[in-house]
Amino acid sequence: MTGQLTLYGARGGGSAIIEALFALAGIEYQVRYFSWEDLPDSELLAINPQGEIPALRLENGEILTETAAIALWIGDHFPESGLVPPAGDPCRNRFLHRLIWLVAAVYPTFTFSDHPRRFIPGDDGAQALYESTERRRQQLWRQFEAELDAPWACGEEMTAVDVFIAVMSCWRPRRAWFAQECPKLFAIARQVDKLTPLHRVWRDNELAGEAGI
Ligand SMILES: N[C@@H](CCC(=O)N[C@@H](CS)C(=O)NCC(=O)O)C(=O)O
Repeated sequence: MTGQLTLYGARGGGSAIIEALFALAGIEYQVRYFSWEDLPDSELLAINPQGEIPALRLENGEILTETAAIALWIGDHFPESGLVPPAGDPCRNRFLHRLIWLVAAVYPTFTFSDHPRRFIPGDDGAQALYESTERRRQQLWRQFEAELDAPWACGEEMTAVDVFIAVMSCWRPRRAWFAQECPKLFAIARQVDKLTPLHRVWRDNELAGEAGI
């Protein structure tokens, strides 16, 4: 594929997952970073009415949002990247399950705890929602940890799900917690950190310190 892809993101956020997948797949793109303080920015709202990053402008002008949708798009258009097991692959079902689970179960805990006042009035309610969603996320990661039975999240080969883990484990409760509480997920993240094409992405996204590279 030729032409320019434009990724709308914010440093260290969900767009870092997409940048990492692009880097591993050798996909060229340009990135427009919004500052976290400006979100939801009016320019972003015009692109994604939900005001969330990542959003991807395809070369035909179409806008694709949602990390999982963009990951699957990469699988469709860059199958040789090996990031998305194709239909019929023995890891395909596990991949689909984990990809959707990450965005449907884990990611929303950030939606609630990053912006609790969007969902509940009053400082006490917001604090309670923050704390309960932070606890819930830790439970979910522990559940995932208990189910891991292979070197990578979906089996013997690395997939996009491992890249999600590497970035999302830099978010609360952060890497030091994973090292202690979820050593298998931590080990996956560390394996991903070692991939040279990601070092620029980690630096651009201010994740290099958290990832220890
Ligand atoms: N389900 C979405 C979640 C995206 C999301 O929550 N993005 C966060 C940053 S990591 C965001 O844009 N937050 C800003 C806001 O909600 O104002 C996805 O998977 O892409």
